[in-house]
Amino acid sequence: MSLRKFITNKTTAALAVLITVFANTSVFAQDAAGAAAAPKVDMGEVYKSVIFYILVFLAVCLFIAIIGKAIKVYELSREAQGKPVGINWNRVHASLFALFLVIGLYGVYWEYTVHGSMLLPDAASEHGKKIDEMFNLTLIITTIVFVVTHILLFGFSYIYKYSAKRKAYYYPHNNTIEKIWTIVPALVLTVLVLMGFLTWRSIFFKVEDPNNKPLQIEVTSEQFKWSIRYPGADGIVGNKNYKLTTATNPLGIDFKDINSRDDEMADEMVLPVGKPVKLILTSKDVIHSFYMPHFRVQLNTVPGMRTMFEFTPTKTTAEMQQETNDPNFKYLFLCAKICGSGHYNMQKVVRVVSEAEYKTWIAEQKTYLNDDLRKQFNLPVAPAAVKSVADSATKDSVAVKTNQMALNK
Ligand SMILES: [Cu+2]
Repeated sequence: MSLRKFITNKTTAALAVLITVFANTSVFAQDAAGAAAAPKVDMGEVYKSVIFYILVFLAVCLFIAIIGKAIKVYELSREAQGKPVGINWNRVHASLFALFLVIGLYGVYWEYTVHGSMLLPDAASEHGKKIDEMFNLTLIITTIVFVVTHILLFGFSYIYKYSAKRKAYYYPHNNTIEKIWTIVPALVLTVLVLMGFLTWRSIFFKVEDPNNKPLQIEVTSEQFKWSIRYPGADGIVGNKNYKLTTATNPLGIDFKDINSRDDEMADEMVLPVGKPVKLILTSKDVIHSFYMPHFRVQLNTVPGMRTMFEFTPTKTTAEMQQETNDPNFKYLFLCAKICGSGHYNMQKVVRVVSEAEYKTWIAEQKTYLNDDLRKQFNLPVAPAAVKSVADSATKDSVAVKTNQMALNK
């Protein structure tokens, strides 16, 4: 039995399988049509379209198989008549390579022009511009390399296709080329990695400027919500200890630490524009990821650990609404780590406002410390209005009191 006969048998068998599958699915479809009167089982749009595309795929396979068979018959008949074989497959393949290059590169151009604008929106923080610059630089370098290597790859396949007149040149090794394609990428990657490292350091290991101290805000993640703690008049968020967690003290704040006593809770994150913010991140249960896309910051929140970074918002929410032409625009922070079933819901609004607006808002926030917690921590229960709404005088008295406590300690 010759090889050709074996191949023909195999092809016939494959065709038979395809036809059987196709026929069966058609019968199945007819059955379904016949049973229309019976209670209908809704397969759902997605499922229906999956079956549709499988059928289309099989039909295309069948079509290609038939064309292939027809060409084979044509070639065999020419061979039997003693004529030269008709189709030069080397040329066909080489032309398909060239076509693939042109269509593929057009596809790249189309992606950049049509979907390019769907990348991240304009950065709204100081270091965000640096991150975007690095992103763009990497994109430019990799695009150039991508285009050049693909032109060489497919271009060579086309130009050096088989030719009976030409003998292949044996060229196994060249040290100069080896050196070039090792050293050049190594240098480029070193520069990119160093730039990334230095930018990273400037965000996460920033030395505080004593004349422009950052606003401290603590964010605690848990399945599935965020809690925000502002530091109060002293500007310092106090200690926490998970052992102190109770129903009345869900964050486990240690109120023995005087820095904790004026800490305030907030339902949204409000930030004054142009002022550095230091975010302190903690987690109550699993690892979550704190992500602010517009400010180009993202860091894991880890149980048992404080992670932190500093950034400066540069555009207020109102400015961003104008810029994006979207009156409903809102900054968000969200969880960027699949942390469980309610993960999708872990997001909160961030409002960037003027310094004056921020002062008005912060004065309206309640302190965590209430009478219940005072009893729990054996602290003297304060007079009724320790902190009334928007009362700056009271705020000062709290600050004075805090200082006195610090002195007494
Ligand atoms: Cu989460």
